[in-house]
Amino acid sequence: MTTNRTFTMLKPDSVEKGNIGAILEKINAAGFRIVALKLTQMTGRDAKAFYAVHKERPFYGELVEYMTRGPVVAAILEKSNAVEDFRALIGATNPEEAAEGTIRKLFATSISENAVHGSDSDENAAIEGAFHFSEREMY
Ligand code: FUP
Repeated sequence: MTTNRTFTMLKPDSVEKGNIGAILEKINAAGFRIVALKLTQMTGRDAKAFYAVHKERPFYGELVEYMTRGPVVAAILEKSNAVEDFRALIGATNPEEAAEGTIRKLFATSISENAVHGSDSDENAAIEGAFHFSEREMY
């Protein structure tokens, strides 16, 4: 089942650099509706759980440290084909490989500090959205 929803986080580097407004502008311009939105800081436990799929990878410790060093902007976004279209909008994981005009090309500094998260499936979008928002915070 496709829900037409995806989940994103504007990661700590985006918040630190003052890029929240510019990135939300790109998201709006690409036709996504904001269903839920908040500034929130993940605990170590949150980040470890969120990225559990990467726990055997060499960058896991650094990833958890980075994602917890300051607040993120968490959001649920709605649009037809949301998961795929949002991943196209943010570009490749490594900003050096990201297409021109993508959010990571414009705002990310490196593969490890890559500005934004985007869910990779409808199933994960639902899990990740529920991780950050209760039903009554979704509009
Ligand atoms: P993406 O789906 O594009 O966010 O990428 P992944 O799920 O593969 O990776 C999640 C996060 O792990 C990335 F956003 C940054 C970090 N990462 C690294 O730091 N180094 C890598 O080689 C790959 C990922």
